Amino acid sequence: MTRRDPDSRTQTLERTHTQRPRLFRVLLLNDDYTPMEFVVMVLRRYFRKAEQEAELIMLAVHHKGQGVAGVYTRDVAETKVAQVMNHARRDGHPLRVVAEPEA
Ligand code: TYC
Repeated sequence: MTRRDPDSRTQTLERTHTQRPRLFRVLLLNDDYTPMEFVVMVLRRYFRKAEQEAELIMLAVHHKGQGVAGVYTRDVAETKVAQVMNHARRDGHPLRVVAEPEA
């Protein structure tokens, strides 16, 4: 839409559509020491996965090295990374979790 301010020689172009926020993948990284049950618990508690899906994601990470726990806006992704890392360290596990922008 174009609006003309009668007192000015400038014109403002207004966009009528809304930008979608950039999304971030939260990745779980494999290691040799974090127990499988802990990773499954993390996927259920922090990423709201059902038991079976949590086990599939955990095994995929175990075999392939990394995997996507979930996709979120930046603040949510960073909060989940911090919560999971805190929980893992509190329980003495070396689990690594990172957020990366989508494509
Ligand atoms: N590799 C670990 C084990 O054998 C299990 C594991 C899975 C650890 C996923 C981290 O993100 C991870 N106990």
